[in-house]
Amino acid sequence: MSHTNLVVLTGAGISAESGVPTFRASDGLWCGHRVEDVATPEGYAADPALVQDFYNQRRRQLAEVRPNAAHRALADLATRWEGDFLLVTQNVDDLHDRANEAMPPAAGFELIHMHGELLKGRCTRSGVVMDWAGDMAADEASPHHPEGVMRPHIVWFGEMPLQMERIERALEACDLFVSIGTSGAVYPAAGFVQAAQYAGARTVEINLEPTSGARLFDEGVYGPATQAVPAFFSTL
Ligand code: BJW
Repeated sequence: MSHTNLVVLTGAGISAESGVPTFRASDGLWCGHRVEDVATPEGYAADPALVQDFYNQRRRQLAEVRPNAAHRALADLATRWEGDFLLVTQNVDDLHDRANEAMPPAAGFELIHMHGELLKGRCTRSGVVMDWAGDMAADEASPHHPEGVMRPHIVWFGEMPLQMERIERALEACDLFVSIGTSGAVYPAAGFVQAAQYAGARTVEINLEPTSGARLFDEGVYGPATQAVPAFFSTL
């Protein structure tokens, strides 16, 4: 079966074997924190120091993790895919970016971090986004607005995910949609499979185990991402 326009959606499961905890595992990232406290605009307004501390710790952890065979398989695929390939990640880590940087540039390939990036900060007043590698203080002054402060460039609950128009356009045009390592618990990403199906695409779920939305997919490939992802894409 040959395909031209590919959309791949990734979630925390693709980074799990690199050592980045998933969200909804019992030892997940929010362990010890209520989601309302650290992943909502209301939580940030109530206690910016707690929220900044939470993201500072996660930003520091990036130095201890590396892309794994699943990130590398997608980066390799990008260099040989002959049509359009949009990789949409819900992950705020930089593991796809690092895997891609190790490969030659790929025409027709694009990566979108729809829930933001740990290594970026955003001015609360101007909205300007800038690279941010170190810690961010609760009252970190913004260089872009005299009254602005810097916040993590992360999409919290109730906020609009990034580049939705671009993603919707790609879903309308895709003929293969692959969802990797995501529980499908969070919208709008959880609805991408239906948009792809509506466009007539073949839809595939790759996960450790069938998710609650597995019946929405044409096919399921189950196993650890470092094995299942390279194996699946080697068949294309
Ligand atoms: C492996 C593996 C291995 C493990 N190999 N696999 C009611 C109904 C519908 C929607 C809503 C509703 N009430 C509210 C909403 C909207 C809300 C929402 O979806 N809420 C749900 C809880 C119901 N969504 C929003 O608010 C979003 N914005 C929005 O909707 O704006 C309006 C809009 C309107 C119209 C169009 C578009 C938008 C924003 C959502 C922001 C999500 N942000 C977070 C946190 C970021 C901060 C942070 O990082 O701390 O992003 S939530 C969190 O979940 C994070 C993730 O990106 C996201 C998804 O999680 P993911 O990646 O799926 O991880 P897990 O842990 O859930 O799953 C891991 C999977 O991996 C599992 O399946 C494992 O089996 C698997 N796995 N090891 C392969 N080795």
